[in-house]
Amino acid sequence: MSTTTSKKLNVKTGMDTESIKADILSHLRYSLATDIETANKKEFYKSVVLSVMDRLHDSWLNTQKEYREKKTKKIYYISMEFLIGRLLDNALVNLNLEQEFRDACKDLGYDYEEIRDIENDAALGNGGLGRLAACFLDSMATLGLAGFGYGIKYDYGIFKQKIHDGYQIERPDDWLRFGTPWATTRPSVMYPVRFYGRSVPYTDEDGHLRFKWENTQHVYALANDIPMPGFRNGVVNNLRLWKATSPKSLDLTSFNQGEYINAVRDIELHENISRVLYPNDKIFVGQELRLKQEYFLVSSTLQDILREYKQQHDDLRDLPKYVAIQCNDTHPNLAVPDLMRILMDEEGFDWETSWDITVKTLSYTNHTVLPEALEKWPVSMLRNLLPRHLQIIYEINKRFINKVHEHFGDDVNRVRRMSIISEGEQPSVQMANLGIVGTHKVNGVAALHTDLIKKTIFRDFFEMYPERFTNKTNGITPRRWLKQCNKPLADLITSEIGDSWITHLSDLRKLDDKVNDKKFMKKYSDIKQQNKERLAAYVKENYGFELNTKAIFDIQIKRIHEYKRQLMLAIYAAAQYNYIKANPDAPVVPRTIIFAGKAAPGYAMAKMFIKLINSISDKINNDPDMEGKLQCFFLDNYSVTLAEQLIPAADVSEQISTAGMEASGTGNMKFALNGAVTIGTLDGANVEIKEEVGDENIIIFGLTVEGVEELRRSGYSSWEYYNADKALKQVIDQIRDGFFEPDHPSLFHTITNSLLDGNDYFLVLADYPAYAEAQKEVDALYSKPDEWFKVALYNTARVGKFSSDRTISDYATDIWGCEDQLNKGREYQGS
Ligand code: GPQ
Repeated sequence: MSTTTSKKLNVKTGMDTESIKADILSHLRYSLATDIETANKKEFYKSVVLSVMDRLHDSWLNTQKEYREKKTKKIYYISMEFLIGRLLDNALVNLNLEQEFRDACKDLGYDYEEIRDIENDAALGNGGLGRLAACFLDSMATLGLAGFGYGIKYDYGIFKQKIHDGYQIERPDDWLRFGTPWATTRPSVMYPVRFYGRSVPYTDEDGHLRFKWENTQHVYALANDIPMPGFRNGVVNNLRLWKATSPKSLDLTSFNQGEYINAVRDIELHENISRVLYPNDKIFVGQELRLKQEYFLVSSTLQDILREYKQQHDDLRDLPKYVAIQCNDTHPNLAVPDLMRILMDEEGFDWETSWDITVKTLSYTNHTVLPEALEKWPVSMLRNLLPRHLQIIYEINKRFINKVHEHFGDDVNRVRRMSIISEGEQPSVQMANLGIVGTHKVNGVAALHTDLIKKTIFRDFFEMYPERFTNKTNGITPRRWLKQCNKPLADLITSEIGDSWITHLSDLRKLDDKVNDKKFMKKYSDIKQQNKERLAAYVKENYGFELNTKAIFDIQIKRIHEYKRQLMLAIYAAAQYNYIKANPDAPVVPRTIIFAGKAAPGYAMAKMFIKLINSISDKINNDPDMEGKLQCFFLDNYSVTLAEQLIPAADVSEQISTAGMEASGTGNMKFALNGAVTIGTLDGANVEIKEEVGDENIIIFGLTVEGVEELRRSGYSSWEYYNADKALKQVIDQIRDGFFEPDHPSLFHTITNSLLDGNDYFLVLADYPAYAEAQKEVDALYSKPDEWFKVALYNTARVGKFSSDRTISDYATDIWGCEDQLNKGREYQGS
């Protein structure tokens, strides 16, 4: 027996402060070889987490055991991104041990908050897509679903953003420098992942033509598991992240000195597969290493799923009965040909049987209509890297095209559009088409988005397979996005209506009645003020900048992208500046505009937006005439943890994408839940938020999807809008003429050129006048605090629909076929 095991058996895992203290001390000594006198904060943090882990392990093991014994249908969520953020608060909230750990830390001489802040975010994602995956894991565990996340353990997550002289600088996110106590490496769970080689035909005993994938090279995928606890229900699911390791340890005797060094370098090359998350959001960059990452994830995950399956079941034809696999976007869609390959080449099934199993087991989520985001892997790259898969894809396509002919007759253009392989100079595999053909359900992420994919990018497919398309409006976990990040509000709500809302978010509707309860409303508005002050203290401490907490906190935080139109808010900020300069005595409603977000390192326009926002901010913040009236600030290195501080402090939530371009948005939901008023376009889930909160409780402006189409059809000219709006023209002229950057007056020409000569593809100028009007509505409403907080409360009270618990229940029912697992006696019934 190893020393660790015998030591662990002595660790007490009680739920009281004293036993927690004992365990922290024990971990300091026996896991970290230090003690309370000499340990530093990092070591103390690690002992705290190890003590939390001790309290998860039994439930973790029991949960898996129960799934095995009951042969529960398993749901596998495969995603290249899991933006899970920090885990300590979440684990303690879910275990209901916050107070005990707080007290334990205190008794041992540490402040819990300080210890919590030691944790690096696990930032294994770019934005909404990765955060959605994280919320889904929380909800699956909370609903008691046997749901497992599968991803990659990148050594480097999304880059750290610094701002130098107003420009974004990227730095590596070395989050694992000191390891993470949350992940358990499992040497017993390791699979070879093969690449290259060739597909070799042969005839089997029954005289059938079959194929073998031979002469491959391989790396190993090693499992690292992170526990995913449900909310106070004893369920602990698993997030399995694969790390690439080299195939075999070096056989030293066979190497001479020179080869030895080269061989060690080879290890590096193999391990590079899981080195770094690609920092692109909604832009397909066809790098081979990324394709390797995608196959690495798919191959190791399918091997793991099938190994587990075979331990419990005999017949792979029952796979869809016991397994559902959800592909988060097209990134894992090589699962289609890989599952086909395993079933045919390794398990000996014929094509038809393999196809039936594959389609019924897999499903795919689409997250955008932007054409530049759709993955198209060059056939030449696949032929080299995954020759057998390419061959299978060709066969899938051949059979599919026959069906298209059967269905639509000889419609060459349609066939060309629907083909999985696009021909042309560089033939490529359209991963979305592969996903639609090779799975039983394709879903969009908001009602409007799903309608749009049916009508636009996937129209032909919808006409052929209408029953495959389904909507699953996104959601967010109320545990992290209210209970944890806004404790004062969560406590107030619980004291009024009880705590059932934590797992039944629609119960917040009970707050509707409180709008006329003066005492309650005072508390509600005081909490917002308190959160603003907390944010101001943070900004003061970290940036030396003093936010005006009397002002409207107007916040836009998300990836920087032209379609999200951070530029429109920046123009508004500059226009306000001009107005105040021209009307020094006019009354204004004070505003503090806050931005945060990362730009993809290769996205020059988005990076220029960051510089512009910083230049405008400098102008505003250094002008004494703006004092008490207007501020503008860009916070660097946006992260889940930063969002947790910003969202509770927001008065206004900026959701201003060009209609039709934001698939859903999920920040919009987090803000509304925390009582911010949305200023937004009729895009993504904003449409459904409006339906829920009511037209009077959201400020909608601008072109609709139809309006956008109509305007483009009828011939949009941005110059007309530029000339028609004086305030807008003034700002664009200032940006163009160097007003915000006198030392480099032409710096922003790329921006102004895209707006004017480039005819403003994202319709910033077309929507600006309506936006400025909408901002006036914001001012007017904010000037009547009673009215304002009523609207805010209606937002908190009415966005229950956007709990990811609801989203997951919908997936469970309509896609995964596991509705029987929902709330099976596991439900949290309140404390
Ligand atoms: N989304 Cl395709 C991403 O965050 N990254 C991507 O590469 C793609 C989509 C977002 C999308 O923009 C948001 O509107 C959604 O709310 C989010 O996915 C989750 O569905």
